[in-house]
Amino acid sequence: MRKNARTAGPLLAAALAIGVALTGCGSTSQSGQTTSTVATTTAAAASAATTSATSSASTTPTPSESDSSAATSDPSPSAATDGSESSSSAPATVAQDIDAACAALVKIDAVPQPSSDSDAPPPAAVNKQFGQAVEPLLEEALAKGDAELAESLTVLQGPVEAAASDGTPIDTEDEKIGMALAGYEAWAHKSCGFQTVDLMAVDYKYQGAPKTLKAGVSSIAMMNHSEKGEFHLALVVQPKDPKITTVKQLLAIPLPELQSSVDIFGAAQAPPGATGGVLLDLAPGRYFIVCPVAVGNKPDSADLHMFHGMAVTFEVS
Ligand SMILES: [Cu+2]
Repeated sequence: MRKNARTAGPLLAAALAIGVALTGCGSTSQSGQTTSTVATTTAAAASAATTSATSSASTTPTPSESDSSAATSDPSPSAATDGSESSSSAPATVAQDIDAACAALVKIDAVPQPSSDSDAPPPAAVNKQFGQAVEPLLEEALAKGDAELAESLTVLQGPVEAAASDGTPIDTEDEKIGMALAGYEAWAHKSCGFQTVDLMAVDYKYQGAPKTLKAGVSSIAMMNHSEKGEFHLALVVQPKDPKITTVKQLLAIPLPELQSSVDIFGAAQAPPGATGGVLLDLAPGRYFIVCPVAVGNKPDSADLHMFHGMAVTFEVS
């Protein structure tokens, strides 16, 4: 699950505004320690739900029901006579399985989010669909993860359940929710053993950007070291036209056409001083990381960070 950018218009142009709500998000980091991570998908991502990761998410919504039912359906009432101290009740807890928890988080991040465009809020049915896709994954991650992960995920349980039951929108502007999203991304980055990318965003470029990555899950963390108070994103996109392989070619696409010219996989985002993260399951191919935030966070501006150097490309093989 990601925090939405409030984007209305063409592409990412508006992936801004988000910064405001997150600024207070407990970032105490001065030197690369991850304290505040929030992943994002722009509104565009919801409509660009054509990624391979997306489809896998929706086809695997069931958290190992067989495991738990097996554990709790043991009918043997006379088991207590075997002398064990565990008496008759089967343990209700599911064994911790970090890999399973991590896999569930990857699927959560791949669920396309309803647009949070305040001018055109998504219908309840869309929120409901989102909640219903995320809920079993969240439960799976909670059941299999450790106590530290649970701290973040339990905060998300209520909002996700509400979305699933009646389409109540998840208020991603809420600081507690933002922190919880941040928390699970940070946990995954250090705990899951995924390939990791640690980007540093400055005004206006990415430091530490990869040239190549292995296919599979990557955890991308982006530290925002802006000195101008700029919000930054690391938005991962893939052009639909495979002939586009260079940053120059990508940025030559007219802005109004850019959104429909790429598949959006997700983004790490962070206000100044904080770190954002995202989990992405990437197939082989050419990808780009761009920052679609406008210089100075000016609304409706087309003067985006990506035109000032915040655009890089990498190959997944
Ligand atoms: Cu930026």
